[in-house]
Amino acid sequence: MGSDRCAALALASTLTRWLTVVAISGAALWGCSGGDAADTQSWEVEGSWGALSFEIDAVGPLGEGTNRLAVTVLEEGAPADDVRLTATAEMSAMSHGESEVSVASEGEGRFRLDVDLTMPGEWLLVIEVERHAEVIDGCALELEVR
Ligand SMILES: [Cu+2]
Repeated sequence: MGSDRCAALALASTLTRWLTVVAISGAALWGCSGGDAADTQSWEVEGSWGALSFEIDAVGPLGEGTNRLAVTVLEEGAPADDVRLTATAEMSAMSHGESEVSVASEGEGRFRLDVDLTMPGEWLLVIEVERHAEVIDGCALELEVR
């Protein structure tokens, strides 16, 4: 079942990271239950520490190789300013390490991520947000590559 898999991934993420998968609403639940790979996906994710929220859109269907994601960081519902975003991607169930994510800031809390997903399977995108060199929140998002 999709929900079992999501729960297992959430557990795996807490084991591998101090960040946890928190409330993934709407489209993300759809994402966990599968669907047409040709559809582009979007997610709304609450920050693990509750300070921020994240709107994440896949620019095109997820696939093996480089995937572009548009991320908007929101603070109390408005675009967060003066923040820096870093991200990594890893496969929860495998030990081949993290994949680099290149991040470009587009201003007004918007970032463009190029995520290298080198093989099919379950990936976990981990995002951290800093302000003045201090981590203020982050989130983790499951990405499924078919
Ligand atoms: Cu792998």
